[in-house]
Amino acid sequence: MKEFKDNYNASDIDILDGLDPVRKRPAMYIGSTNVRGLHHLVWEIVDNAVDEAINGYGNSITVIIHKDGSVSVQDEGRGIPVDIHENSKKPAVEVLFTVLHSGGKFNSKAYRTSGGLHGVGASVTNALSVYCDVTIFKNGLINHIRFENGGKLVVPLEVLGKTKKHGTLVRFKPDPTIFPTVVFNFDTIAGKLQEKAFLLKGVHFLLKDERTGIEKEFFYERGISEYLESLNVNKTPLSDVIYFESTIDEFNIEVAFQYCLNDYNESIYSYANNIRTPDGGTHETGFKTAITKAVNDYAEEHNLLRSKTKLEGSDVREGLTAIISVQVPEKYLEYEGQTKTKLGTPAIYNVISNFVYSQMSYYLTENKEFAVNLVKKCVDAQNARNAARKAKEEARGTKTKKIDFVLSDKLTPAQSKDYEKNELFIVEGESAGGSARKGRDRMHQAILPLRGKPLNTDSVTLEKMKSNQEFSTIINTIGAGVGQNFDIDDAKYGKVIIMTDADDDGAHIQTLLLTFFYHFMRPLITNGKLFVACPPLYRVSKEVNHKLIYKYAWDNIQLEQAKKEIGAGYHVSRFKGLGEMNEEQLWESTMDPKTRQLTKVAIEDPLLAEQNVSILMGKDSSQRRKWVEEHVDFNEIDTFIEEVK
Ligand code: 28F
Repeated sequence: MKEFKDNYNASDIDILDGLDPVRKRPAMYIGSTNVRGLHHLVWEIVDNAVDEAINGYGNSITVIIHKDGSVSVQDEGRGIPVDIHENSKKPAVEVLFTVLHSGGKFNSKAYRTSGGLHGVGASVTNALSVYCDVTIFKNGLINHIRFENGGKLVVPLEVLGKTKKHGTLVRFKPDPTIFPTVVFNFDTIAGKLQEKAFLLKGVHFLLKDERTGIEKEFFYERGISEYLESLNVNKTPLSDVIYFESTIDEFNIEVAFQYCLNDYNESIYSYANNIRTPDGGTHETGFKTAITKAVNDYAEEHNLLRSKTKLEGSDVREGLTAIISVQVPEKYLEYEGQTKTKLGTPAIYNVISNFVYSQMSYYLTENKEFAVNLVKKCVDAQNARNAARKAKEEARGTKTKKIDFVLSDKLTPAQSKDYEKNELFIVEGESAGGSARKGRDRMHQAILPLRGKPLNTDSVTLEKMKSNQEFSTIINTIGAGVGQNFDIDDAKYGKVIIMTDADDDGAHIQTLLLTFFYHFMRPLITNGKLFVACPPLYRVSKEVNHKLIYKYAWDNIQLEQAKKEIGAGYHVSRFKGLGEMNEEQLWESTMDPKTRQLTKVAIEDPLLAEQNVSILMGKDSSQRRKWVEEHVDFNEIDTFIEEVK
């Protein structure tokens, strides 16, 4: 029987002073300690520099990846305050880097908390670094302060000399005892800085990599309009980029949007204080309401709706790509839910919807040809939606044998009818399909083995795609339609999981499937229902008194850890494919919700997603070659091949 202590006293309360809580549970502050968590250290510092620029101080931000594994970020703002902070009797900069959550209460600027991983302030970066060196060019002086070993002050604030410059320079080196990998990724940082540059028109962003000598600059005079043009580079737009901007009641509002032909996805990317709000919020709903109302009013006024029934929001948003960027003063900043990925500020809804409605109505009146084409496109969408609804109702009536037949010979169904809890595994190849079928949870897991490589569906028509046996089976299995008729509420699974071999073929099949879902079932991704299974690469095992002990490893770092844990006399098996695992290994390492690792598919960097699909999967091989030459470092691959040999 567990002994329960009831005489807790002060000595039991573990006083974690300063930054210890961050070092004890880093994942609580940066989401994880994998390579994504590592890069959050950079985002914290970059966001502080961006905040200073957005307030109009300084218009260039430089990031350098140094050879020693450190990163420095420099802005040309006012410089972090160095005066003594009243109640702590310490310089403001020392408080900013050593007190948790000082970013919020402490500074009057917008307190960023989107995604729950931002806005914890520079103190978290300091806590998880072996050193954090801050130089502040302010009041004509070079002020310097340095922290080491998880944020401990080692050089109190000092003056190094005189300067004419102003701004802040922060250089930090992540702690290898916290992060399994401390290698920064140039493209990851470049992607984030490019996004910031789009959002901050007129601000220069420069990224230098001292390890390779590669440099990249991002600077956009027209800001989110250029962002939109980049997103739609491979599409056929119905008009120029439509851009509205205004400052109303202390809110700064910018929207840029464009309609494209042969694209029935709606791609809306919204930001609050230059931080992505992936789950939207009041700014996004305000925008959507306004556009729907403006188009309906225009259509009625000009008698363009024969059917006299109003266009629905989804009809009006088909083929729409939009970027919404709002600046919200900290005192009004509210988020919905815990993860803070959804803006809650109520006032923004009316401000945006009134503003966008009046601007859009004016734009339609001034651009008659575009307006008529747009309404026609919306009416086509409305007709397609009604036709699909009618077909669905008829289908419900008569159980069509064809669909059941197609399903029965490939799909191993889940027994439960609890669609939200059920999971569909799309598995590469028959042998893995067999192990998955035997090893699965029969109640909630369905298995759909794929034969061979699916079609590349980038820039193919819906008809051509549906004629492909593999995809028509997937469409019928998920049961929510496809393309413009896809209705996420009809999906028969709460999770769709792509499970392919951890080799090149598997990776290719994975990208082909992701391309399909991105083009023809985009809501599956934006509603967080599409996942990629992560089968282990190794299993380290050993017999101990006739009992097998073992540990799975997903990369070489975990392999070394597993070898240490299993101890001398271990045996390593390398899984070249899913088919090499028996059903219980596949179950416990890759399918069991209690022990598996799933990667949720999300459109984190919209431009990167669009580029990956349209350039890497697209027909234009010259664009693909250019991308590969720019992004793939072949000598790095050679060394990798050397190592593996
Ligand atoms: C490379 C990272 O962190 N830049 C920053 C400032 C400027 C101010 C500030 C920051 C506001 C009131 C606390 C200066 N002068 N780059 C950066 N630049 N923080 S962080 O103020 C912090 C709070 O006190 C600043 C006047 N107001 C604000």
